[in-house]
Amino acid sequence: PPLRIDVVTIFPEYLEPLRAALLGRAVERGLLGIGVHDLRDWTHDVHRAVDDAPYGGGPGMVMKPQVWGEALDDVCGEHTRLVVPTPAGRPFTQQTAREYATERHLVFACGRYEGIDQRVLTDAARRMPVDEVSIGDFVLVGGEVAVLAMVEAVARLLPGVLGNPVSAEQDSFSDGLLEGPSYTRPEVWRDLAVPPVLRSGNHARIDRWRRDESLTRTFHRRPDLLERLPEGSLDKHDREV
Ligand code: 6GU
Repeated sequence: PPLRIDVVTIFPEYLEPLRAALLGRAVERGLLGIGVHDLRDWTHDVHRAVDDAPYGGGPGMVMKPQVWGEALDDVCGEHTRLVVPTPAGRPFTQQTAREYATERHLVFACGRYEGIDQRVLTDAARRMPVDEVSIGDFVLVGGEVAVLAMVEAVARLLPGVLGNPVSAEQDSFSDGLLEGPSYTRPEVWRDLAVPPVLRSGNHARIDRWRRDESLTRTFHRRPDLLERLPEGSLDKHDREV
């Protein structure tokens, strides 16, 4: 397949949704390869220990470098980009998803506890690109749920994964604005009517209305996005909305 994804985790059952629905179908159709690996397969001791107390003290446990080192030696290859989910990472965005969709091999290394001994990442970076990434400003217990989100964001950009190829990049963020509201039948539901412009058949007016809805929604919910639009992305009418 054009893209292979491997995930190393102490909770492989958390990644089972990767075999379901849209992603499962993409795997069956050969558009994507997915492997999930139990980190404890690389332990040597009877307790299958993957963590230890942090140097310098403090709460929590740190994942041991020897186990991770051997796991990544086996799972990573010539063409690997290593991705480490952590709330201390750089933000994962739609731009990151687009970049990952052009890679040949992604390996996600899921840390639990207080994270992975930093030397594991320093060592891996001697051989491959390594990204520490966060999916938002909140704290999860481990990287597994973040991997589910990132893999879905990447997979839907791969050729053939979505039914309708125009829809993938015509969403929120493709033009830097939030998508506005959508409606389907019936025309009136619980005394709420569909905005009449959408039933007008005037496609110039419909496009203009959708653009205005995107702009006002973005202004109220995500003013930070408007600040970061590329120069020249708003026309005269947009600026009046
Ligand atoms: Cl990528 N991992 C964890 N553990 N927590 C997070 C996160 C990632 N992104 C936001 N919170």
